[in-house]
Amino acid sequence: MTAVAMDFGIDEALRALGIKDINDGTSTGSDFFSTGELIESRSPVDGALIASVRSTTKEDYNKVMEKATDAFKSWRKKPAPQRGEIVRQFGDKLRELKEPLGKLVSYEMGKSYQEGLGEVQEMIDICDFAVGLSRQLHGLTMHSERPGHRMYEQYHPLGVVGIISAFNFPVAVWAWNTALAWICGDVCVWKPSEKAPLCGIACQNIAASVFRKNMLPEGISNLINGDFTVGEFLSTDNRIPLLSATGSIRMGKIVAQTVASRLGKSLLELGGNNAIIVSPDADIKMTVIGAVFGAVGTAGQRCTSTRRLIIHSSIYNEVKDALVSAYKQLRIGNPLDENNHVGPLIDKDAVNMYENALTEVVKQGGKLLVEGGVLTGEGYESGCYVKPAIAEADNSYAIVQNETFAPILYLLKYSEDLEEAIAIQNGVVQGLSSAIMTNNLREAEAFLSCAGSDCGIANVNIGTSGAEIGGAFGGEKETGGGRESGSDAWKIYMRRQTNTINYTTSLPLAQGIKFDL
Ligand code: UN1
Repeated sequence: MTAVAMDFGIDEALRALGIKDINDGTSTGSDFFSTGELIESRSPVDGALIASVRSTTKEDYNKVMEKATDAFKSWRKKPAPQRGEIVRQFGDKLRELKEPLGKLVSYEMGKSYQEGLGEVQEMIDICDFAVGLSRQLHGLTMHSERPGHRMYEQYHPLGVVGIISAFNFPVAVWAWNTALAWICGDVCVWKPSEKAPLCGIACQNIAASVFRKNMLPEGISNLINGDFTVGEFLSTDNRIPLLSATGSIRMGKIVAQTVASRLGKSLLELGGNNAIIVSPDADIKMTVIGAVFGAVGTAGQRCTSTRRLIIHSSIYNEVKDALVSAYKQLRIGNPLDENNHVGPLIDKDAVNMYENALTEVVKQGGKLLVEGGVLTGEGYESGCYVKPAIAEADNSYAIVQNETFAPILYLLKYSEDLEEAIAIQNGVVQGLSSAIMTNNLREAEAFLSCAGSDCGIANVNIGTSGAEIGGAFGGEKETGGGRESGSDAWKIYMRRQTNTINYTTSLPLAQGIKFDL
């Protein structure tokens, strides 16, 4: 065990989550029986091998699907509020295990421990939300045009829901999907990122313990492991009516086409290129806090990370100077050490992409204001630690148009009115999150109007990241159009049925059609 793992109690955390003895590829979790190649999980924190897990073969997958399909038959018949009760217990278990799970998230993918805990809190919150929702899966009633008829709609479970999640929110995004899917009467098959497989096993163990305790079938929650080839098992499978996928735009386009070709439904949460407009009426202090957390939180690896600041020329220098001096205060290092603000990137590929983006922005005409660079030496042995960077750039640069999953913030200037700033904000292919910093009511409302931000999320005087679970989460354009977690996002996990009942002794046809025999 490494010094970091020892000092921060990683061993105890793994044990508490039931994933201590899986180095031989066999999990202690009851639902995990994959037999394929070993996938190594290495911590970006210190480069240590935490454990290896088996990937799922096609044969394993078919067994999982049989189990899931079977479990669905009984789970769907359990009244929704009783399904809610199971989700309530799952949320309680998460409360109990919040610290070890938060620690594992931090150690396996590198976000700060505080953010790891925050992620588990999102899981708890969505469980609470789902419990209430389990008594509110409402349909409408309609007035029939025919006398003595009643017409209404009801929502039924869909079946086996597939979930593909990304490394950056290795537990919460699964919980958003699965907690809602469960109360809706669906069962789930989850493929977590192959970069954070232990988070998957930990969650699966927690879920399995709750189902076991309630003498419910194991197949309500299922885990499969591997790379995109395992993802393809889900996208090509007719037995999966809905596939929820979080990841890159490239991946999302493939998933969308594959699922659409069999007329399945997909729920996509893909890349963002999120901007904050900083108007002449912005509170500069709030702007700096929002922008810095948005850009460097999770080392810039949130879908909602702030990538662009669109600053009015009248306050450009003031904001720029405040940001540069705030960046000097940032402490980069072991994310389990609560003195640090920024942890490592997920792996060396991500570091390469970060370095490439910095080279590109200069090549394309930009100027680095905070240089960045890869950190080496004591504490940085994993090779995944980088310095957050700021570059002056233009929205037209190809590199600015792209989402680089790293702490790089582009400063863009506007000199005319808000319309110009909104055009820049909307001038990218992605449409996830956006914000404006202003104390001017007219500007704030214009930004939120139909001619304002084109994103799924638009905030005023808040940064672009850190959305609450109560709202629907997702974005437009190449972000994929999906909505997860709050509001009425539950509807995608169910099928709607319209029912018309005739309680008379005659059979009148709709639209007044006469058909006498
Ligand atoms: C993601 O990055 O995929 O809004 C999810 C946020 C978090 C979720 C981000 N609640 O930043």
